[in-house]
Amino acid sequence: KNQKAACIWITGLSGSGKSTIANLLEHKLNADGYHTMLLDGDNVRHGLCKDLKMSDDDRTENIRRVAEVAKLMTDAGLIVITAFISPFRDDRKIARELFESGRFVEVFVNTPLEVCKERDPKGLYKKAIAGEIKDFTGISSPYEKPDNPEITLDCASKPAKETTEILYKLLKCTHIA
Ligand code: GGZ
Repeated sequence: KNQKAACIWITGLSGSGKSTIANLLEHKLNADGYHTMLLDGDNVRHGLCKDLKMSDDDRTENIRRVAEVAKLMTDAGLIVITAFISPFRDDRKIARELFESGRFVEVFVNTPLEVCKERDPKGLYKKAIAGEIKDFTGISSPYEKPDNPEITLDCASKPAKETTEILYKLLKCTHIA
């Protein structure tokens, strides 16, 4: 398959739909013959970054490591999808700067905090509001929205499958064709 390597950097709040979209996107790409790697908290925070917690500094270091690994993988020709909150603008900028122009695609999953709180699939917001989890994004730790993401997705009013379809088409015609 003639594929252009790229890093598809998905950012958004906890419960915004990042992981769901990342997984659906990877399946679609694979079904179309693209070679991919998905990096998310499940395969990174238990290994490569298991020494890191959720302080500002640890999040910065988490994102730095993820970006460096994503860079190595794109050098090997893969389409890398990352799904991390990555709440800090500067950290996302440092990640972007590792890649050649056009090879880093920032995707903002723009689900409002109120919707994420309402969904609360893992009950984490409830715990954070009760003070049982500290430094929780959106409650007691900031999320800095991207100023200029390549793609913004509306995951609040559309099902994730539809949103992924839109993302896939945009990627295909402008970034990975
Ligand atoms: C935010 C937290 C926290 C705190 C645990 N704040 O929705 P989830 O559960 O499955 O995904 C979230 C994940 C966030 O890890 P990231 O590696 O994406 O964060 S960062 O990019 O900021 O480094 C959430 C869970 O871990 N989680 N504690 N305090 N989310």
